[in-house]
Amino acid sequence: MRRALITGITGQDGSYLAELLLSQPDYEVHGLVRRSSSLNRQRIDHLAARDASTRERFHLHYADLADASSLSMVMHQVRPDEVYNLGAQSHVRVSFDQPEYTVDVVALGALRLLDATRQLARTQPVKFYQASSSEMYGSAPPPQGLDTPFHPRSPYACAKVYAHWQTINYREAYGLFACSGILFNHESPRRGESFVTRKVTLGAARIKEGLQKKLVMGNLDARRDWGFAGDYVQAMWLMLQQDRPDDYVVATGETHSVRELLELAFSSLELDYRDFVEFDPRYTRPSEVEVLLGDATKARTVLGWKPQIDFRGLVQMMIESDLELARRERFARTYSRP
Ligand code: NAP
Ligand code: G4F
Repeated sequence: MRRALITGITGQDGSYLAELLLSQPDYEVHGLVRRSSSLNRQRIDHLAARDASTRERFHLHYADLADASSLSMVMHQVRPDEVYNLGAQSHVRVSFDQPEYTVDVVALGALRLLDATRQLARTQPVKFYQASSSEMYGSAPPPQGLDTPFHPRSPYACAKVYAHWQTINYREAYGLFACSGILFNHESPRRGESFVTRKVTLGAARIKEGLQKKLVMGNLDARRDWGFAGDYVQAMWLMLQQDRPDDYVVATGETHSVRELLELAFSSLELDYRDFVEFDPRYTRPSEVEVLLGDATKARTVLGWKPQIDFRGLVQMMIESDLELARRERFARTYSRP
């Protein structure tokens, strides 16, 4: 059995990665979860409820990236062969409101986990994956690739740059098998509801079903290189299966504006977004990342990775899923009335 430890397993990527690893019979998956006053395991509940063989290979442990001793304890108990650091306060806008907390979890959290991994590496081979972000490029002109200098534009992005360089330094200083995957935006029906793609697809679906009247948005001119999260976790796994640790950019190589996203999502429901969308500066950022467009040549040539789902397919998948959710919500509302 190969043992994988995933931080951020309750998040979008953690859930797809856990699914990918558990689909291979020789993986045991250990996820790190935080204590919360109400359970937030909707994205992984289906894994715990699967057949007995999957259940036996799926384990959760309480720990927190802000708590080094909890990380060491889990590392010691699990003794993983692969560590995937996906845990983060991952919302860029929120990082302006909570900069210190974001930096603690994203930057120092990565350092704490790297160091716990280094301790383990003294006694057994262990590989480390760091979830780096295209936000690190910030205002660097597109296309952004491995040779593009970083120019981070938020507390979150600054923290990710720190974690990226610590990952490289642990590789160079201690010979740790540590990889940094610089992933451009990736989305899915499991995307958190406050990120722009999900906000749009859920908002459009709820408007279609008569559950909401308008959608209040920020900067519609920002452009992102959006891919499907299910494709992107494949790239994470592939990085740790190589003979040598290295860094990679993972992206589709296409960029679209938030406005294009709105047009596509609303028109697929036969709606015109201009009838429903309003602007509120609350949803803008003190410093914005205007254009992201990734160059994933190395991931394609070395890892043999390529995205299976394009922008149009992604939006369609998310719209279908959110329409189903909105219909259920409308049905529940209709039949729960006295
Ligand atoms: P997400 O859905 O926001 O999930 C974040 C995960 O981190 C959740 O499981 C969350 O747990 C956990 N977490 C938050 N604070 C923590 C803490 N103090 N200790 C331990 N765990 C903590 O994010 P995602 O979209 O899956 O992204 C995964 C990783 O990739 C993140 O590091 C993100 O920054 C990075 N990334 C994402 C993208 C993207 O487009 N999705 C692109 C590049 C990089 P709770 O459920 O308890 O909150
Ligand atoms: O969906 P977003 O919040 O994603 P953002 O800021 O690009 O960050 C995501 O991708 C990063 C990779 O590049 C990850 F590292 C990070 O963890 C996260 O997953 O916003 C996308 C764009 C921004 O330019 C934002 O200003 O959409 C614009 N936008 C316009 N109106 C909005 C809204 N964003 C949000 N969240 N909400 C709006 O109403």
